[in-house]
Amino acid sequence: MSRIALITGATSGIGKATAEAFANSEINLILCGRRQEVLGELKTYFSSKVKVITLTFDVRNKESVFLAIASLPEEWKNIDILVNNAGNAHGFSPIQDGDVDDWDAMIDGNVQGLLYVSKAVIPQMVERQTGHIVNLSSVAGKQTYANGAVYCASKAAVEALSEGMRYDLTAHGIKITNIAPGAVETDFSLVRFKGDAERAKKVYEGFEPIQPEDVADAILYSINTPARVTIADIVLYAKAQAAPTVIYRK
Ligand code: 8X3
Repeated sequence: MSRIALITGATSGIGKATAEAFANSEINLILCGRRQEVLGELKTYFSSKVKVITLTFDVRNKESVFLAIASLPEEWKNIDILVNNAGNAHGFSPIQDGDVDDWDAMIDGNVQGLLYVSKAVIPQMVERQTGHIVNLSSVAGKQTYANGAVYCASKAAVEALSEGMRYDLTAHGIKITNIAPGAVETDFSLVRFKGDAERAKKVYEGFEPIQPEDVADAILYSINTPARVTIADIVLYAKAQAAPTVIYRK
């Protein structure tokens, strides 16, 4: 069987675009997400190109992460590529006004969730002395901005985890790639602003934001370099974006 990739947060945005890019490159897919129905539709869609299996779980739920990944059939257990994509921003406010439940959702999803999935997948990579982990960070992990302290902290943790994983797993033939996108047009802002579509739309107005396919392209590049090369870190900004909060709009 050709390469197997496990993608979290595969039902939309960057995760879904990555699934598409991988399917077009004949990489078999383990699609993970919370919405079983959407996963089913994606399975039908991608099955004409590659082998597909779906796992329904929330990365925040430790038990279901380990159960789901342990339930993979034998021929799917040797995961070559793990794309830790699941994650979100919840709320946008000064720290003194922050909602503790939002903080939990970001730390649990963006940090703990990434750790749980990695912990479930890494052992077979170490055993086989091969593998590639791609962590979706953000420019917010490299530079903190006002009203985003906890989101930025969660992504700074992803940056540290990518670095730490590289220290520990390079000796075992495992590559680690950290991807840090800026303003990508997905439902990211809709989630951040709790369904306020007007406000979310404004985030991407007056300039051309990055598309999920652009990030998928970067991921595809990183997993297709020669065996001797590790793409350690990729930062993507929209052309009109100079820093996380500096966007030149027309
Ligand atoms: C989200 C990108 O630029 O809104 O991860 O912080 S940004």
